[in-house]
Amino acid sequence: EIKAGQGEDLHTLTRWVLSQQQHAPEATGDLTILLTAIQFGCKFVASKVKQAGLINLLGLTGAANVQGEEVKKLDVLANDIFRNALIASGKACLLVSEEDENAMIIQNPKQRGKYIVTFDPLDGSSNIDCGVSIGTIFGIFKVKDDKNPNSSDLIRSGREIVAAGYCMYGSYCEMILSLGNGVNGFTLDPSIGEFIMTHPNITIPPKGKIYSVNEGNYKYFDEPSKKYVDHVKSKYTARYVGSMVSDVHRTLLYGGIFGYPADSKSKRGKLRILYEVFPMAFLIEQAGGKATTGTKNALDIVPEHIHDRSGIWLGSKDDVAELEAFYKKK
Ligand code: AHM
Ligand code: MG
Repeated sequence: EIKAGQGEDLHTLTRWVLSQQQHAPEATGDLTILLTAIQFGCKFVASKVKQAGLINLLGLTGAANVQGEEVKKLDVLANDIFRNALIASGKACLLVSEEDENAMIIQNPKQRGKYIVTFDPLDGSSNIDCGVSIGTIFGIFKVKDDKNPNSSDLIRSGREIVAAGYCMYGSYCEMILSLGNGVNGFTLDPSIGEFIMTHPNITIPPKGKIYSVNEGNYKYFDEPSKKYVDHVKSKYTARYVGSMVSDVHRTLLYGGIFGYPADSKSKRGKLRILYEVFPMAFLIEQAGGKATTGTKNALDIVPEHIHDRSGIWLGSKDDVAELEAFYKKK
């Protein structure tokens, strides 16, 4: 028996975004359209990730498939799909992708909207070839002057994000999204091709039992990070996928702490501010957690260049506060 409100009254992602817009008198529907483009990109990638092992999409840039066509590597393909869908939406003016060296300014005024989208089309690509979960991460800002979008629009802090999310391609495909009033999770139902709300109002536990860091880098860590890791391993269990979306997703649902600190090898950290650190920090804060570089709230960073990196620790608020205390002691 299907109960109304569930089987016959499904809350799709688009329906949910529309309902949020209906409460905002100034809303134009542009964000709904932009998010539809992002959803399309995620569905496309989800389907390709599933087929990847079969049709040799894996790691084969430049190689030919059975039809003799060139096969694109999955991260290159994902980038093309997101870029084209975002341009076609007519709601974006500036795109920043991990895959592209330069920011892309949409020149045609007819195709140009007021949003800036920063994205990592396929994060965790070192995991693609062994079937481990990977993801897409995105952040959305509003342009300052839609007649003149330019790169200076990107030199701003994470406090100015209007929406952010990620999509995880794992044992199931889930989109986690925040428009700045909490965090919700939508699982892709492949039989109907829609993201359905499955995790409303996600809040991260205030304290967890898991720490997640690449301890192979321990020898390069600074003293506070080393001391914190020594401390936390005496009481917590370790989990580290090496795929940010998976490590953050687990942290969001189960609590605990994830970190990729700046160290003596990667002096500014590894993860990129505009499309890895900011969206994840925004989501974690929206879920009641905390995100820090160790000494500074992660959303208060201001990048100088579009691909700038930063150290990051994020997760349950008590766990992140404990980490910060090690930096204050220094
Ligand atoms: P990528 O953008 O080149 O895929 O790198 C980012 C990934 C993150 O998903 C993950 O958190 C981190 O790199 C893992 O790095 P490492 O292998 O050094 O532990
Ligand atoms: Mg990445």
